[in-house]
Amino acid sequence: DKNEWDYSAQNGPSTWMSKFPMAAGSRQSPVNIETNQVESDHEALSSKPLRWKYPATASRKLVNPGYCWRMDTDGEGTFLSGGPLMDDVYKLEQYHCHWGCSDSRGSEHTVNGQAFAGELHLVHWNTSKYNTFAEAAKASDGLAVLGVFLKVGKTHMEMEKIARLLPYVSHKGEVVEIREPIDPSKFLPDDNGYWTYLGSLTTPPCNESVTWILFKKCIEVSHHQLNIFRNLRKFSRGEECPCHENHGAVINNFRPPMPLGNRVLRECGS
Ligand code: SG7
Ligand code: ZN
Repeated sequence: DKNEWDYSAQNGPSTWMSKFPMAAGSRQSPVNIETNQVESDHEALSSKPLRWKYPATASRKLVNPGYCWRMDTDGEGTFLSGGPLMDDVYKLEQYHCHWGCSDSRGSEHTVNGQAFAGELHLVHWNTSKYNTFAEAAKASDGLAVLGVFLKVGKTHMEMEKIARLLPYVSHKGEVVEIREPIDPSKFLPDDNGYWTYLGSLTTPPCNESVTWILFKKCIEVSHHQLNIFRNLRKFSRGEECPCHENHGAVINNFRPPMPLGNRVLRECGS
């Protein structure tokens, strides 16, 4: 199957470029953020503050695609604009998460070489310029992803709503409809400071279409909540468990940092 990619030694990130040539491009994500090489760009970025709006009813369906958990959203009424996005208006398409096998790794982006326990991604598309998510995903200014680092600490109450539903999508291909509101804005830290750069999707086909906006401040989730993520399975119900490999658990679903090359990392706020 041409679309068979994963995070294993055989089909993992170092092999993606053979089936997905874009993965070998010069604008790939994630990257390591060297904080002393970041350009403060207060004038250009803070002249238009980053602004967002998400109705609590935006979260619609929780999915296990076999390599993460993903919340598909109803973009209606959602809004992201400002900062590096200038006046273009983006809508929320979905949000999902990356994590490790232990709490010492799991994020895709790193800061001064340090990984975090996880990284939440809110994926948006540019509705000012494009008609569909698919069309936007092919354009250099088509997508915007808000990234939030997860560190281990206290139980996150909004994340708890997702954690409680994950056992219903334990196997690949399973979907559960959301009945109680889950508010995406509750996953964003209370401080607005961010780093931004131009990059790509971190999974095949690795389209170079993403304006990345990474919050400097982490949010906390509990060790137990991360363990619930680690209980998701990569295979379908009824399929045989590949018991040799961590019982087919979805873990270490992160791509390692790619070269920044001649790209500029900018920052706004502290
Ligand atoms: C996750 O990250 C999924 C993908 C997503 C990919 O693997 O959420 O989405 C689907 C539909 O499964 O790919 C096109 C897309 O959004 C890459 O997104 S990311 O760069 O933010 N990590
Ligand atoms: Zn992601």
